[in-house]
Parts: sequence; structure tokens; C-alpha cells
Amino acid sequence: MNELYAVAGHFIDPNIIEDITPLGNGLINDTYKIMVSGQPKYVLQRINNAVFTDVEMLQNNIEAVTNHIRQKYECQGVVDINRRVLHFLKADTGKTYVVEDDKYWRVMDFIADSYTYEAVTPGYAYYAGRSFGDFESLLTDLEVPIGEIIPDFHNIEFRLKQLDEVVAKDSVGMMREVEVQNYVYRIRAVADVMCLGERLYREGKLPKRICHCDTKVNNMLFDKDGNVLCVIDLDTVMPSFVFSDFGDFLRSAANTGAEDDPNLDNIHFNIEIFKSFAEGYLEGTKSFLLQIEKENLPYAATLFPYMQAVRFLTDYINGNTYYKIQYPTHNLVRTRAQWKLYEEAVKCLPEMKQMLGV
Ligand code: GN1
Ligand code: MG
Repeated sequence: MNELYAVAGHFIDPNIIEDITPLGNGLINDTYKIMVSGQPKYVLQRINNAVFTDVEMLQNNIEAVTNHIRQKYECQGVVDINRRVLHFLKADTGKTYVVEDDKYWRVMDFIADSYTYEAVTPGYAYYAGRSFGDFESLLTDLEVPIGEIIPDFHNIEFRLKQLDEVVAKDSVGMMREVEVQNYVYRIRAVADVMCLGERLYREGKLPKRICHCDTKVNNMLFDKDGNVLCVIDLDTVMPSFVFSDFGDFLRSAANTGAEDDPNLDNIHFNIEIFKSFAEGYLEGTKSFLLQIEKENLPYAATLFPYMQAVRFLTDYINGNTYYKIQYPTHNLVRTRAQWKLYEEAVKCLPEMKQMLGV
């Protein structure tokens, strides 16, 4: 605890801190809220530098994106800008992060009276679609280069290669489990179809744009009336296919169960959420979205549960070194749940295409 107070003291006056307590349920960073006068006032985060190895680039990306959005909002006369875009504090080092004992930390303002959700209604999904669409749209004219903070992050060919490597190595003997073998088999059986996006990119038909790349439903703040305030968790903002933002939101929001639901009967693909989210997203992106991108949005809705199943299974076979887990088989349970969601999304493909008219 003393460590947290000491670190926070690089960003704010330590005497005003009343308490520092855990916040949220991210799988990568450790997040805390800093209480001042009985209210959460700041967010303190330990950046996982095993995942984000170039913290300087990470913070440069985030600053470029937040400054750009802030400037645009100022020009547009948006009110309450501090509730609409994240703000990171400068430490006494002059940077927006500090390093202590090889641990990296940053502090941002806490946005008061804001709420996150693990599940949304179609109404909320529409506004979420608008907001992620607007987010991409606001960044189309960003001139500062944004580094690829995790190279090949949403490249499914690369993720499949990582799976191949851990299967071949089998360092903890997981390949003895028949269920694991079965998932590897099923993943490989459809791999070609799922690599469509990468092929279109190589053929020069599909662009990369600055995307959020972690549009889980809990990465959006709402106010008490259900209006979207702002998009959070900007660590993975980088060039990617728009499929990333579209597909990853539905992976969490259209899932009628939990990401790690042990009961597969809970997991279905909620087509009403798809419909509302797509409407909002198409509205937000209408100034730039190409037909080839629109046509493949249903594919994106299947790609992300598939990719997440590949990533969770890879981590399970590799001895759980990447995602935080709560019990030894957690990554296998997550794999089962994501695979079920993938199958459910595939069943909905014709309906999704019909809804979009593609
Ligand atoms: C990680 O930490 P969190 O929960 O925001 C992961 C995402 C996964 C997600 C699965 C940098 O995000 O890509 O989709 O877990 N982030 C990184 O819940 O790998
Ligand atoms: Mg997150």
C-alpha cells in the first residue's frame, strides 16, 4: 500500500490522498482509484510492461490521441470536455508516467458520476456504436504517427502461428488433454476462412485505420442517464482493420453469457444488439467507411470470438503467462465460452448480412 502512495506522490500532493482501492477488472494492467475528500478523484494504473514493452511509445500514442480529440471537441464547442476525453497527469519527471523498481505507473483524472457496464441493452448498443464510430472518425485526420504498440495484435494469422508454436513446444504437457487437442483441431479446420481480412489487406483492398482495438463493452463510460461520456482504456489504440472495433464490442456486448461463462447454455449471440450497434456504428463512420469494410462487418463479428478463443487457448497451453487467471483452468473455460460464442455468431451470419444489406 505504501508503494501506491509513494508512486501517486509523483503526480499529486500525497497529503490529500485518503485511500487507494482497486478498480475494475482488466486482465492486463492493475487499476486503483485514489480517494480525495470522500470521492474518487484520480485513477492510478500500473502498466503491465511485459505486455506493453515500450511504455514511452504507449504514452506518446495516448497523448497524441487524447490531445487530438480534445482539440476537435474545442473547435466543435463540445461542453464538459473533461468528461468526454481522458486526461493524464504529468509526473514530477515531466512525463505522464514514472518508473520505480522496474514498475511503470500513470495517473489520470477520474470522471465523476460515470458508470461502466458488463452488458448493454440495444439502446445503449446504438450509442456505443456511434461512439466507437465517432472515435475512429475523429482520428482519421490525426497527423502524429501512432506506433503499433503490440505488433500484429489483431493479426489472426500471427495469433494462429503463436498457437502452432505453443502446441509444438507443449512446455507444460497440456497437449495430453483430449479437449485441448479437439479445440486445436477445430480452430485449424476453419483457419483459412478466418484469415480473410489479412488476405484482403495483402491484396490492397482493405485499409488499416487508427482503431481502439479493445472495444469491450466495459471500456466505455456512461452517465447516469445512459448517455455515452467517453471511450477509455486507450492502450491498444493503433492501426488496424475497423473489424477490430466492430468485432470486439460484439464479442462482449452481444454475448448473452459471460466471457468466461462456465455454463455454455448461457451463451448465445444477441442479434438485436448486433443490429443496434451496427446502426450506430454505420452512422458514426459514414464519412469514411468503404463498401469492402461494411460488407465484412458480419465476418468481424465471428472473427473476434474466434481470435479470442485462439488467444486464450494459446495462453492455457503455454502455462498461463499472459492473462490474469483466477483458477488454473480459467483460460480453458474462457476458450470454451469464446468458441461457443463463435459458433453462435456463425449461425447468425445470414441474418447479419441481411440486416446490413450486404
Ligand atoms: C485484455 O485488460 P483488458 O481486459 O482491457 C486484452 C484484450 C482482450 C481482453 C479479453 C492488451 O484486455 O485484447 O480482448 O483482455 N488486452 C491486451 O478480455 O491483450
Ligand atoms: Mg480494459
